[in-house]
Amino acid sequence: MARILITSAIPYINGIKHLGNLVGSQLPADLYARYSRARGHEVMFICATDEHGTPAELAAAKAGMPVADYCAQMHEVQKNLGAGFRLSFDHFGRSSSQRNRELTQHFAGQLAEAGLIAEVEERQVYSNADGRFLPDRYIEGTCPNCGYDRARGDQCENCTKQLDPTDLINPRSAISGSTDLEVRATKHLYLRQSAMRDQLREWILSKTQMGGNGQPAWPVLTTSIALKWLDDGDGLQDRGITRDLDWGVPVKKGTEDWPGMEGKVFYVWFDAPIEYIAATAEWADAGGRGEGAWERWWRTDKGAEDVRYVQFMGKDNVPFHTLSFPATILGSGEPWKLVDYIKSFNYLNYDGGQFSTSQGRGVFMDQALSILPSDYWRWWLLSHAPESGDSEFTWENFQASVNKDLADVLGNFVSRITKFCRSKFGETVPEGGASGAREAALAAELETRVRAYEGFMEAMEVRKAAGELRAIWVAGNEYLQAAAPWSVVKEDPEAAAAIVRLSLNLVRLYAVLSQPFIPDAAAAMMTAMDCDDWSWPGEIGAALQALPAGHGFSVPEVLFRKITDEERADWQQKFAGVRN
Ligand code: B3M
Ligand code: ZN
Repeated sequence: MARILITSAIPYINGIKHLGNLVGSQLPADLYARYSRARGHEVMFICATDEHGTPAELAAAKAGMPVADYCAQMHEVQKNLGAGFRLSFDHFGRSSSQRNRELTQHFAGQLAEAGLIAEVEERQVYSNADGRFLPDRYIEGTCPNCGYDRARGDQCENCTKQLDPTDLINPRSAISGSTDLEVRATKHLYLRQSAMRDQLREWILSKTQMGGNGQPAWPVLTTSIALKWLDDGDGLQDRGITRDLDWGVPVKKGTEDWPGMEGKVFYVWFDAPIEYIAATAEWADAGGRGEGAWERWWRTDKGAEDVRYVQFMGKDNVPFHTLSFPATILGSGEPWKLVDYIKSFNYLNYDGGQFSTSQGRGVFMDQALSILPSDYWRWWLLSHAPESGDSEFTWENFQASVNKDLADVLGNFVSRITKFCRSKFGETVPEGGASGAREAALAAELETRVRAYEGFMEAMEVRKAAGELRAIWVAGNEYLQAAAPWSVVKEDPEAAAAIVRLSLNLVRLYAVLSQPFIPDAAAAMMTAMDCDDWSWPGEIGAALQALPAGHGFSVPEVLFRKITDEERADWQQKFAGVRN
């Protein structure tokens, strides 16, 4: 038994996430957390809402609400949607928590003490009409690179070039539209990541190969992005970690004021990853568990040295997790737990284009749950996870996968065997008969496949794991079709009983194996088998005898229904337009 710390990138507070966001971090993290628990490991699974920065302030302004109220409300919305998708977080925290405020200020103090923070006098755009500085997204203008006229102060959405607000041509305030702007001097803190370049490079290079005690190499997607940022162009840039905003963690050096930094807050990307730690502390607080309970996950001097820490995220978040956050952790000079493995994802596209939060294009988490239960989405998303490249959601593909994998293969197997048994033997596992060559062959196939499934799950090869699970379902279906107890029963009821007994045991085995992907259906299968033995299968022959002759069961409700062509066309139409 191992101890596994799992974090998912924490979603921005500024609205409901779409399915592309979900499959890029929270959902695969949940798959891994569920699997790890099923294998008997001690798991701490953490997520939170990312509540600071200009996205939060702008979304609150748009909603006409005070930003603190907006965040509190949206946190509840996102938390409930996570529960709706059965995301099994141990804690879903808030980056605006007191814990995060204190930890963020603490890290800044440590970094300052280590000489890793520079105070830089810089020139920033000030809006006379708004009476404030305009950082990042508060300013819009024409991109100097491509000429796009709605480029934001931090990045041009059109050509993706990273910008400084002072780079924009014809700049205007995103708040008031005012062009009465001037450049004023203001002081900011910079994290001297460049001073840690060699240390970071060495660390990342060590992850490109298999490490000691069997630690796998990181996915190429992760290491290639990290190395590109380390070495491209001018190399690793020092990062401004403060902003002239009201909403955020006030800049302090530990518990002390920071002269010259009054009224400023830390940049959202400085405090967001620290929330992984803070959310674990929030978890401890919520259960009255004390400091040691969270420190044993995060402090290598307090028990975390044998923790395996795995992070899940979309590829756009990789630079912050491979460079900036490790710079914070390492630079603190304190024994904090560093990540052991980063699983990153490409993008999921939507029906010939991109999912877009700003344009409301695609299916969002609340909409998805309003049309079908979470298992349908979980299965499709995970079995099509954008691992080796971007992948695409289409309604045709969704309908085909659900109808085939879930309804025709798994659902049909469960329904067929339970109904057949009820009609011939009653709602009890029948006795008599013995297994033969066909059963031995099935057990041998399952033995191989289940071990392969474990390998893929451990390696977080999500698509391959889904493919293996599907093959495990298919094997049972094909076995039942070939064994044909409905024919055999006429000549040899005892032989039919043996087939049925094995098949009912397959239902239980499928519940155990499928639970990380489709937890609700798995629970329904287990309940129908009147069983709560969720133990992971060792030797398959033994696992297929868990339900003995005489054990009662019931026929479950339809596990998965099919999606009709009309529904598909209807949803395609409904979600093509713009969400308001
Ligand atoms: N909130 C970006 C995102 O939701 C950002 C992740 C923070 S992880 C510490 O994709
Ligand atoms: Zn541009």
